[in-house]
Amino acid sequence: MSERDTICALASGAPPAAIAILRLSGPKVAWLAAQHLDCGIPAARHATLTDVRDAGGGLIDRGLAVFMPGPGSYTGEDTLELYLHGGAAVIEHSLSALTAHEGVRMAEPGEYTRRAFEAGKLDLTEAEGVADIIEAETRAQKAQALRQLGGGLSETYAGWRAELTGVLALVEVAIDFPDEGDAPQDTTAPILAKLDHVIAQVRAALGDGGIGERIRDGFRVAIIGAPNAGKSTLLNRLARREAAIVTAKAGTTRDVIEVRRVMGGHVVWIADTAGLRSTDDEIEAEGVRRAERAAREADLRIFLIDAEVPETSVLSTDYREPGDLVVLNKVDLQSAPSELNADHVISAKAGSGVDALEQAIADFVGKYAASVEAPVITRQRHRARLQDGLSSLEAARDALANDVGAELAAEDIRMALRQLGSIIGVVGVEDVLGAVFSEFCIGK
Ligand SMILES: Nc1nc2c(ncn2[C@@H]2O[C@H](COP(=O)(O)OP(=O)(O)OP(=O)(O)O)[C@@H](O)[C@H]2O)c(=O)[nH]1
Ligand SMILES: [Mg+2]
Repeated sequence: MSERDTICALASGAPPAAIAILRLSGPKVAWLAAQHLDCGIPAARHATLTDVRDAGGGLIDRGLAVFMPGPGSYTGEDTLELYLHGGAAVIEHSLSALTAHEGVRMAEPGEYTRRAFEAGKLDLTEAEGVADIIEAETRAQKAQALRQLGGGLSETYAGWRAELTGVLALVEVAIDFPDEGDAPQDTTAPILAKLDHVIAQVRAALGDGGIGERIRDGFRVAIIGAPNAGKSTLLNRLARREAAIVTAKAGTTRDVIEVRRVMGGHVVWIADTAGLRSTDDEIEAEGVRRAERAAREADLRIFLIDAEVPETSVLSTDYREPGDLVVLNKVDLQSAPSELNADHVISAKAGSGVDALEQAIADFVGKYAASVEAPVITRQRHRARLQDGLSSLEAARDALANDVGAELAAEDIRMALRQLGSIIGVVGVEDVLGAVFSEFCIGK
């Protein structure tokens, strides 16, 4: 097998910056240090001040070099970090000097962490935690990523796998040594109890209200109402920019328009939608279908009612849920007090009442996020595999309970072990690795 490439990349932010951190990992690292650093191979894990030179001896820059020999490094390979001046020319000169050598190239996105994963330094959920902490914009996202990076999810999944391995061993014993004398319940009852223990935990994790994914990807709020109610005006006010077109003509908005905000410490996607009405216009009708889909998929709906022409039929739609907000708009135009029992009374145009509405949205997401303390699922990928795992466990349970055959149950449990294993990356994950690591930035 040919030697693996040595990779290098800018690990710090875009130039110009005070400092650029270049990161190298792979078999040629020590050799590269000897070639390019006046100090030679730096003492392990010590910062060494040195001149950095190109192949012709030309000075690239002067900075600090830190050598971290494998296997005790992040990637498990020899790694070198160079702290240079963070200018574009320094970065270009050093990276081109390093990659001029055979077997040295620029790193792909996530390649350092992929190597760390392959060296057994991290499992897949921990690697995802690395990507998430870099992307984290809110403290809640950061806390969740840190927990994941610190092995919080790995422990849970590994714990379930250990329990299931125990159950599988019992089932296999029952297959190998069927005790003719015992009634089947005598042997299956304790196995079922152990299996049920895992099933209950997996079910509880799946029934978490999707909070982990929402903290990571954002909560969804949809503004719903009749045409001309002022939905786009409200969206623009919440977005603090002219994100959607506003006109006096009913039926202006056709597509769902989403804006992203941080509210109450969480990422929130606010969707403006087409006004709900029956129409012969094909495009508008599609807009209405999309509006209704957005309403169903949202975590919170704001039903916006025009105070001048209070059209309240939207309040009796089947997607209205208890926590949803009823908001009366255009109160600046309203002459008589409204009969409607609204949660908020606003003027989207003039801005009155909008602060209180924002606070209500923030309170809603804050309460929602706090309803599960440490969600086990933080991505759709985990949810899908866990759902498969639960189906296999339920099939195993049926097979055991109905005495259909311990062999079938054993096969289902093995399947569940593989499904849970693919979440943390201990089995059959070649296909998911590409997808997971491509989300990373280069240099991580
Ligand atoms: N006076 C007053 N006018 C408003 C208010 N909010 C919106 N409008 C006006 O109402 C009209 C419709 O506003 P939009 O925001 O486009 O309404 P919409 O609900 O998005 O309408 P569609 O996209 O057609 O469904 C525009 O002329 C706005 O300027 C308000 O609070 N007060
Ligand atoms: Mg609109």
